[in-house]
Amino acid sequence: MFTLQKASQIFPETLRADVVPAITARFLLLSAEDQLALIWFAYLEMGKTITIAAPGAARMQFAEGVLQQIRGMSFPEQSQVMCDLANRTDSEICRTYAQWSVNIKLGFWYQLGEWMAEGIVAPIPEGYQLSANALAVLDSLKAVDQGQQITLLRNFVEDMGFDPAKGLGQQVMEPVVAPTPEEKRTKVFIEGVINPTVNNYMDLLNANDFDELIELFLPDGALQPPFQKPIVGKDAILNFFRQDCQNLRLLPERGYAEPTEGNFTQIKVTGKVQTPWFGAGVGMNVAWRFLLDPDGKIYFVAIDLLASPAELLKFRR
Ligand code: 45D
Repeated sequence: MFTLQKASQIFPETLRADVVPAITARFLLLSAEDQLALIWFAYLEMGKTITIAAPGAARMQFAEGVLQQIRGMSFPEQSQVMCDLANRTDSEICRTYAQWSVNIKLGFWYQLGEWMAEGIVAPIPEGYQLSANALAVLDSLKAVDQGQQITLLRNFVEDMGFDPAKGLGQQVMEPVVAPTPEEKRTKVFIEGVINPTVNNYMDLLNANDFDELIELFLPDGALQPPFQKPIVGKDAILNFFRQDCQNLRLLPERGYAEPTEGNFTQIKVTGKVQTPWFGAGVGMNVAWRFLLDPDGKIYFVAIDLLASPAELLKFRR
């Protein structure tokens, strides 16, 4: 029978973008000053080709207090706060930051970035020289595709701050949006796969209909986001959908299904995913690896960020 461990190994030919955890590990070894400057340079570089969507008002209401506090500080104090965040110092702002969902963290930095550009918040010092290691990390970051670059930036931001509960505490998140009304929903077409569970998964996630979506899973089902451990059980998965998956756009392209042990079915689908932060500007190449039980319920699904576009076409061993 399948265990989670075994399920996570279906379609072993799928090549993930392992450069992402590799570059993240090198980034984390840099000094706080180097980390902040590197993100700034990467951000300026990326801003030449893609634009970030301004975060909605709802997203920012939770960060507003801290943002105003920082706005009122002197330049040295502002620089200190940013270094504290990168250093994971135990301070009040760092503790507050750690409780925010990743979208609120991104919105916070987006605002600081705007204020840095406007001269309201301390900029990275003119002529700041990155260390040799930091330069090498920046070069590696510039060499990967845009989907991998934005994943790296998101990782950097997610890890900052000070979290005494190590992720187990209560998270502050944006309000949950209403699901898209029936008449406005769209349906995906996946070449090579006709499976109601997989199609419903894509369509319900695209419609932000998390309450229906979760019913596709077995009670002990699991979902494994890119570069993370599986999230196990319907409550935890539903919580993740509400917190991290609003307004995503899933654009599956093609797939391949085959029966496997115990009348289970394994299905691999590849395609693109867009985040509301960049809209159609950035399409991340991903694979979904589904394992369905004999009743078509999801026992396991992994979402992988692919190493290269060539992976979009790879299905058979
Ligand atoms: O430090 O099927 C400054 C799941 C300098 C769900 C800055 C999924 C200083 C199931 C520039 C100010 C979710 C798993 C910082 C599918 C400084 C499912 C600011 C996949 C930090 C398909 C930097 C979804 C800034 C996926 C503002 C793959 C950086 C979603 C902003 C992926 C960076 C979403 C932003 C990603 C990054 C979003 C906005 C990778 C956003 C990334």
